[in-house]
Amino acid sequence: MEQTTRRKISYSGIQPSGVIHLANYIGALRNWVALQEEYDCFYCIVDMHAITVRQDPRDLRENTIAAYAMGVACGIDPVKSIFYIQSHAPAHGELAWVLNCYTPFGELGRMTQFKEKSETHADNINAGLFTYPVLQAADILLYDSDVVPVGEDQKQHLELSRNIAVRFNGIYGDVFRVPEPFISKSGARIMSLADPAKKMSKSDPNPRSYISMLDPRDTVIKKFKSAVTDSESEVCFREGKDGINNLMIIYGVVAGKTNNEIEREFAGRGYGDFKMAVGESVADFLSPIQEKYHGLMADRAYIEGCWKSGGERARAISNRTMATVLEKVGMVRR
Ligand code: AQP
Repeated sequence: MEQTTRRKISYSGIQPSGVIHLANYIGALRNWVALQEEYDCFYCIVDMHAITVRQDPRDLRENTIAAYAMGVACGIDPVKSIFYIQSHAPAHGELAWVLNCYTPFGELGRMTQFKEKSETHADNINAGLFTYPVLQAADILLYDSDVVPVGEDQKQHLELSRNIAVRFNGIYGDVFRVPEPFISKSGARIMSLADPAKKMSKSDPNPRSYISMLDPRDTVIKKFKSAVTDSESEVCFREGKDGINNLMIIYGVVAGKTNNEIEREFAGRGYGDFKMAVGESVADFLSPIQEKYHGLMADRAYIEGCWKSGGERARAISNRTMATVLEKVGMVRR
């Protein structure tokens, strides 16, 4: 009976490791928002993931609050969805420990994010960085999630979460639902504006490489004007034109246009006009989100009420799953 009436569950998280950027929005947040129509949604600011890389405590706290407000400004409904801060639901850490004991070392060693972050943070290759995907599996599995809307870069971690769930279920029966990734066909991998061979990333030391959701209009336009493209002049989506392809994907999302429409619009007009149009469209798109964000940041009592209530709801559900898991593995009931 419960099976037929149950609404499917969408789960995802974002790190407060810096300012949220346009690629986080295009690759993840806009899908989080859209899925609220059909799914019961759990969305989370994953502060415990963020400390796998050294964070200044004051910045981390501010970035966590800013990321939460940005989520609401982008359209996450904190009443309809359970939107919370990861460290407010301690079962995440608890389940991660249990799942660590069911995750082979070799599987974690194959994770490309670990390899990449070990290179960029060579002075701090800690055990948390290595077991990051296990904490991510715990996040997802605690809430009986069906789908996990993420960018392409998280596909490998999702596969690992599925393996962990299947392995655990194989030993203890059907404890966890095995989640599916939800990766949109377009915009799942937005590239750096300074180097279209690299993904746009909030920890990139070059601020010209990404568009922060809070960049002022002039900065947005300037960054697109200086975006690295190629030495041709034709605006068309084609293999080998990584910079232009990236700008076309971004423009397509913010202006709601197909590649064919974009190609027709800029036929014979060159890259200068195109970059200007992308910059202006992105600035127009960001403007109402920024206004909403600043309003939320000025109303601290409201935003704090939202994350506290989200935390309570997340704790109630995750503690129930955790109790089942502890029972299954043989812990004495508290
Ligand atoms: N370049 C991207 N294109 C599309 N989607 C992206 N995402 C991240 N970068 C891109 C998606 O955004 C969601 C939240 O990401 P995150 O902050 O939790 O982790 P991340 O992938 O580590 O993001 P960054 O910006 O690259 O952060 P840093 O620099 O701290 O490592 C995820 O769904 C992700 O797929």
